[in-house]
Amino acid sequence: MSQLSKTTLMASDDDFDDDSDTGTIAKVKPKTAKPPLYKVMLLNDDYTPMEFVVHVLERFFGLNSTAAEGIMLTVHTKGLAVVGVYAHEIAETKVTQVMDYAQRNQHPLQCTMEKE
Ligand code: TYC
Repeated sequence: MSQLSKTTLMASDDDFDDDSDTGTIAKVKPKTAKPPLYKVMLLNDDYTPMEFVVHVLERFFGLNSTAAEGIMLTVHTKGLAVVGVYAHEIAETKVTQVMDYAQRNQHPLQCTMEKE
């Protein structure tokens, strides 16, 4: 294993490791990697009532009525909108909750997720 690889594995929180023998300074990747984020999106359709979409946005995404109405209208006019950005498991839970709730209420509303 090269000295640089060992240095990388053994790095502390510092961004730089100073090798005083050689006078070189190697940049070291921080070991606390951020988890990937996922956009959760609502898709437009011709049948789901506007009030139902507003209710979904309030209930599952914690939006107030003004923000929920605005996002609902964005989906209605543009075809889709991002309604939140989450870590993978949370995004999956939101999608499942919305899809189940729409199905239980017999609306064709679609909710999807995609890596940011
Ligand atoms: N287009 C729907 C209607 O006119 C409203 C709607 C908005 C549906 C957003 C889905 O994600 C949606 N009733």
